[in-house]
Order: sequence, then structure tokens, then C-alpha cells
Amino acid sequence: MSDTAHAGETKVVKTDCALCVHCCGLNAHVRDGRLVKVEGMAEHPISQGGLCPKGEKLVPWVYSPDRVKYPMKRKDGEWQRISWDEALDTIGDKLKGIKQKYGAHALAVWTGSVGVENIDVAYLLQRFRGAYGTPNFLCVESICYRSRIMARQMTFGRYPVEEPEKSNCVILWGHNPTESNWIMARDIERQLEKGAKLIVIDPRRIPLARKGIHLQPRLGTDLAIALAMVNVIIAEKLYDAEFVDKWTTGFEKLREHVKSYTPEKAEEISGVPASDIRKVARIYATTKHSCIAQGTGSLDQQIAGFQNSRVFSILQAITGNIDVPGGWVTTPLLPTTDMRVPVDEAPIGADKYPLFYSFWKKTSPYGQGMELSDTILSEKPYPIKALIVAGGNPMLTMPDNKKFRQALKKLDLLVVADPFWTDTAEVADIVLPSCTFLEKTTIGGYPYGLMHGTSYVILRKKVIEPVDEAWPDTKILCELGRHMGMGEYFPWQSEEEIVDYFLKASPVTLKDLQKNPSGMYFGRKEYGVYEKIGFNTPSKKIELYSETLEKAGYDPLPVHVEPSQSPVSSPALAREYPLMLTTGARILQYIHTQLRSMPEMRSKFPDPLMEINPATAQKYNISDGELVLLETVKGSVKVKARVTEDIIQQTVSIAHGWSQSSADVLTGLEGRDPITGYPELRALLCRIKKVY
Ligand SMILES: Nc1nc2c(c(=O)[nH]1)N[C@H]1C(S)=C(S)[C@@H](COP(=O)(O)OP(=O)(O)OC[C@H]3O[C@@H](n4cnc5c(=O)[nH]c(N)nc54)[C@H](O)[C@@H]3O)O[C@H]1N2
Ligand SMILES: Nc1nc2c(c(=O)[nH]1)N[C@H]1C(S)=C(S)[C@@H](COP(=O)(O)OP(=O)(O)OC[C@H]3O[C@@H](n4cnc5c(=O)[nH]c(N)nc54)[C@H](O)[C@@H]3O)O[C@H]1N2
Ligand code: SF4
Ligand SMILES: [Mo]
Repeated sequence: MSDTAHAGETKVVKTDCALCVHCCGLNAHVRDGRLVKVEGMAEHPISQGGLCPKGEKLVPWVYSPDRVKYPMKRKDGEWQRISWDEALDTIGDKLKGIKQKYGAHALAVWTGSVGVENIDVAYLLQRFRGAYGTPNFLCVESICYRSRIMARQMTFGRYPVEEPEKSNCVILWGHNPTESNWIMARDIERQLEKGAKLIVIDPRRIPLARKGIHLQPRLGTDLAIALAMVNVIIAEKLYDAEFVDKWTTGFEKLREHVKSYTPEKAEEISGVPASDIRKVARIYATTKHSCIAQGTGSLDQQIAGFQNSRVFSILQAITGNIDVPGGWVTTPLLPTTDMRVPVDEAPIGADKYPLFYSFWKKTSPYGQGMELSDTILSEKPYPIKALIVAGGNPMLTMPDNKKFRQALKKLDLLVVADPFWTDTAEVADIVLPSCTFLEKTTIGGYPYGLMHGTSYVILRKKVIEPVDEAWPDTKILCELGRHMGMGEYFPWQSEEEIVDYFLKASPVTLKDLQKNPSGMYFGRKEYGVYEKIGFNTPSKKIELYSETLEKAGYDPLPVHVEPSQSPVSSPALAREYPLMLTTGARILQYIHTQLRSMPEMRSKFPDPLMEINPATAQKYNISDGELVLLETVKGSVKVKARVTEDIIQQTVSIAHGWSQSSADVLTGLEGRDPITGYPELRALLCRIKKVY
């Protein structure tokens, strides 16, 4: 087998998988222009030859009958095939008219989980919005990941990442890597074999919970437990006094603040025995090289989600587990060309959530996307009339699906660019066929050190020619820009030229990447790096107490806040809706709304399930496998009961992303984290009844 192949021969292309954030290394086998097989790339430093079940099925995925084959336009309620030229002309004319009538801010661009992973989508969309002149770049960071990044940046002045592969003690806090991050699950298993300790804090008994100490809190009460752990660690002098003294500010205030958060108080709030809280605090603080691996959504998508991330930062800091092996470690990021075109106006949500938009004079590119449906519907502060969605399926993944649908229907123009037909495409005016990552060239790996703390990049290579009439997102946006007379912003004629431009500001060149087909490191983690560079906060220290938060009117130290719906915060509502619901636990076979129609995946996980404890199920006369109507104040869905001891009583758990039983029919936009604007998806009141 070789890299260049003749007819009938197999060529192997080294690339990585962009189906999800983990970016596993791939050997893609191509024969006669067709992808025929994929395997894990043995030399990839993170995935080390492994793939999850989704990655193993990339062949049927890329050739799925559900691909969008050509541009489609809705005419008189019917979908019609149109040419690319007609699609771009129609969109261009409409966008020009909207700008003239309502101003540029009447366009919003949106990207979902894929936009974050695929730099080409995120950057070109931002370039397009700047060229057009709208501030409204909205993305899944309104709901995912940005919260923890902000919290760590505000505490440390940078973003250190957990390093479980070297930890002697890992706390899996609201995170089930067996389903959502197989690489971390593998690393933890390896460390357990070497004698590491594991603590799991999750209302569900996840598979790894059987291998460690398991605390099962009531939903949304994690902050109380974490603050009680700080209390124990300080009261029992288990903190790293030298590190705290030299490198942190606000410790005395923290000491005072946590005095009232005794383990007994946390027990009252969370249901976790005080003795267990003491025990895990002691293990975590006295085992050197410990890390908290927090859930991404589970703890962010809460009323106090930002403060959850803050308290974990505080725990890592006071135990001296920053920039040490197995703690939280800072990874160098790849400097790249800023492809954005500046827009002076602030995006929607910047006024309500000022820190989400900007702090320490660093402005983020994001508006708060949770404001979108209300802005479209109320036309306040101004009308939004057009939306371009690329790399997301917000119709199913954004809270309050019903309201989101109403908002999308009110638009003058909704364009969806996606390789697959989606629920969002279903309500669009124009649907454009995007290439999958296997049909385009871009940057892969971990240029921003967000996942797996590794400074490693790879050229994500075009493995096969575009399927049917699909175009890479970069081409879609460049061509649209040119059609609209904005060609000066889109001078590139190929994907390689874009990669080259993107890397201009970096020490890595396109040639380097071509010479290193399996990828390359561009930097190494440096332990103890603060000895050299300190911390890039206003005080130059780790800010346990945050004056930035205080000045902006928020709690400078984390305070436990009850979920906005709970038997404690809303007892009247709880009489009508007596159970607690968490939505969005991940399923190994799926990514959000994706892959549901693939028989290879569906056969392994055919139905939307609701996990429920046998004692609770019995009260409602519900048996395993029976159909249940699950209701919240927002709406109802039908799901199948999975009766299991693996979840605490009075609590049910469902996944999101199912078209017919969408979890986001049940969620709303009313309960929001006051700092980030993130919605509450993980702790809601609900009721159930058996469907006869
Ligand atoms: N297979 C697959 N993997 C994925 C994804 C996918 O769609 N599919 N999505 C990716 C993305 S974008 C993200 S954001 C991450 C999300 O990842 P996470 O949100 O971290 O999801 P999980 O890893 O499933 O972990 C969630 C766990 O938190 C628990 N939990 C729920 N509510 C609470 C609570 O109030 N307190 C505590 N302590 N625990 C709680 C649940 O029981 C569950 O076991 O996953 C990523 N990985
Ligand atoms: N209730 C509840 N709701 C949730 C969550 C939850 O836990 N509970 N989790 C939230 C979180 S953390 C996230 S990240 C979001 C995810 O929400 P979304 O990002 O909206 O969900 P996906 O289904 O991943 O949508 C990605 C889309 O991109 C398409 N795509 C794939 N490759 C490409 C490409 O190269 N180009 C283009 N243009 N498109 C491509 C896919 O076909 C798919 O339709 O869901 C959120 N919603
Ligand atoms: S975890 Fe699976 S889907 Fe995600 S990148 Fe790796 S192989 Fe692809
Ligand atoms: Mo996410």
C-alpha cells in the first residue's frame, strides 16, 4: 500500500476524525476514489490506534443515503433541487435586501458542535459575518465549554487542562467518559491499574463508579459539596500552604467564606453523607497529583454552572495541583492568523452577560445564542431576519424547541449548510450540501489545547472527492462572499491556501504538516511554568477571590444556589412536578442529534430511554421497557423506561438529540446562569405517567 495508488490499488491517507472533539487519528483506506476502510492510527499520541464505535463506521456514514446531495430550495412548501449558482444568488440577493432594510445586524450566523471542532467552519463564518458587518456570531459556546474556560481564565489567567493520564487521584465530577470520552476512560483505567484512586460524583452509577468511591448527590447541588470539601481541606490544614501563600490571592476571605459550608450543611443540601464528603476531601487533598475531571455540560448547564467551574479551580489551586503532572496543566496554544473582520457593534446578549462577552479588555467573538429566539420573536433590541446555520442542528439542541421553531419560522431567510438532512434543514428556506471532514482539507488535532492538553496538530486531509454536489464550508462561504461583492475578504481559491493563510502567524507551516502526515507537536507542556511566567490575572496570582466578578456585581466567591426548579426553590411547582430530571447524558453510539439514522448505530441503541430507579418506578407502576409520558412545565415527550438501580430515587435521566422525543422540548430559557447566560438543562422538575 502506498500514498499514491493506481486503479484497483489501495491508498492510505493519514488524517484525524472530526466527528467529535476527540480528534482520533485515522488511517483512511481509499480504493478507486472511494473510502473502503478506516482504522485507528497507531502513532497518534492521544488515540494510540483506537477508535470509538462511531469512528469505526465512517464508511457507511460518509456514504449514507441521508446526505444532502445538492442545493435545495423550498418553493411553495415543496423542496426543489437548484443549482449552486441559483442558491448563492438567492441567498446573496436576500441578504443584501435585509441589510438595506434592517441593517447588517439583522443577520446572525450560527455554528454548533462541529463549528467548534472544525476551525474552517468557525473562522470562515466569523469572517463572513465581519465582511457583511453583523456582530451576531452565535455558537454552541453559548451552552458548552466556554463557561469552564472563562472560569479557569478568570482564576488562573489561562486555561489549564486536567491530566488524568498521570493522576494518582481523579475525581470524575458529573462526567461519564465511558460514553463521552473513551480516551479519558482508557487513561483512568490505566492509572487505576497502577494504584491510582478514583472518586465519582454523579447521581448515576456510571460504569467507572464501580471502580472507586461513589457519591450520589441530588441534581444541581455539587457546589455545596465542593465548598464543603474546601471547608474540610482548610479546617484540617490539608492545603498546600506554601503554594497558597506564594501564588494565590484571597485565601483568608475564602477561609471565612467556607466556614458555613460544613459537610453537615452540604449533606442537608445534597443528600451525600457528611462523612463521605470528609473522606473524599481528605483523599483528594492528601494524594499528590490529583485532578478533577468535570463534566462539560453536566455542571456548566446549571444555574450556578460558572461557579461550579470556579470552585473546581479553587480546589485545584489550594491543593497545589496546578501545572504539576496529573493535576491541571497548561498547554501551549498554536498562534494562528486572526481571520476575523472586526465589527464595532456588540452582539446580542453582550449587555445581559457582559463578562461572557468581554473581560480584562479581551473581547470574545460570541454573542449569547440563548438570546436568539427571544430577539427574533420580540424584535428587541432590533429585528433579526436572517440566519445561516453551519455545523449545528439547533432546532433540536437548543432549549425550548417549540419557541426556537416559532422563531425560525419568523425569519425571512434561514440557510442551513450541512452534509446531512436535519430537523433544522426541515424548517429552512435553502439547504446547502456541505462536505464532511473526509472530503476537505483543514487543520486537525488540538491547536487550541482545549482537549487532552496536547499541543499537536495534523493536516486533516481530503480523503475522497466531495460526495454528490457537496462543497467544503470554506468554499460555500468564499463563493457566497464573492457573489455578494465582498471578494476582497475572500481571496482564496483553494483549501490549502486558507490553511496556509491561517498558519501564517504560527511556527508551523502547511509544508511542515504535509511532511508530517501523522501530525506533529508544536509545543510541549511545561510543569511548574508559573515559576517562569506567573499567572496572567490582574493580581498576577491565582485569584481565589475574584475582584473581576465582584466589580461586575457577581459573587466573588462561589455560593451554592438551588436550581431554579427544585423541591427547595419552588415547592409549589414541585407538588405538580415531583421528580427531578437531568437531560443530556451522552450515548457512545451518537453525537448529539447525529448518526441516529445509521442502522449500525441504531441497532445498538434503538430508542430514547429514561433511566429511573426501581423504587420510583414502582410508585408509578412502571416496568422496564414500558412507554412513559415525561412532562415538564415546557412540554412532554414519550420515552421508554429503563428501570435501573444505577440512578438515585426521585430522579430521572434522558439523553438529548432524539428527533421524536427531543429533550429540549422539556427545557427552557428561563433559568439561566447569571454570569454566562447558560441555560439549566441538568436539573429540572418533571412528572411522569405510564402510557397505556
Ligand atoms: N458519544 C458522545 N460523546 C460526546 C458527545 C456526544 O454527543 N456523544 N458530546 C460531546 C460534547 S459537545 C460534550 S459538551 C460532552 C458532554 O459531556 P458531559 O455533559 O460531561 O456528559 P457525560 O460525560 O455523559 O456526563 C454527564 C454525567 O453527569 C451526570 N449528571 C447530570 N446532572 C448532574 C448533576 O447535577 N451533578 C452531577 N454531579 N452529575 C450530574 C450524569 O448522570 C452523567 O453521568 O460530551 C462530548 N462527548
Ligand atoms: N437538553 C440538552 N440539550 C443539549 C445538551 C444537553 O446536554 N442537554 N447539550 C448541548 C451541547 S453541550 C451541545 S455541544 C449541543 C450540540 O448541538 P449541535 O451542534 O446543534 O448538535 P449536532 O447534532 O452535533 O449538530 C452538528 C451538525 O453539524 C453537521 N456537520 C457535520 N460535519 C459538518 C461539516 O463539516 N460542515 C457542516 N456545515 N456541518 C457538519 C452534522 O451533520 C449535524 O447536523 O447540544 C446542546 N443541547
Ligand atoms: S471519539 Fe469516536 S467520533 Fe470522536 S473523534 Fe474519536 S473516533 Fe471520531
Ligand atoms: Mo457540548
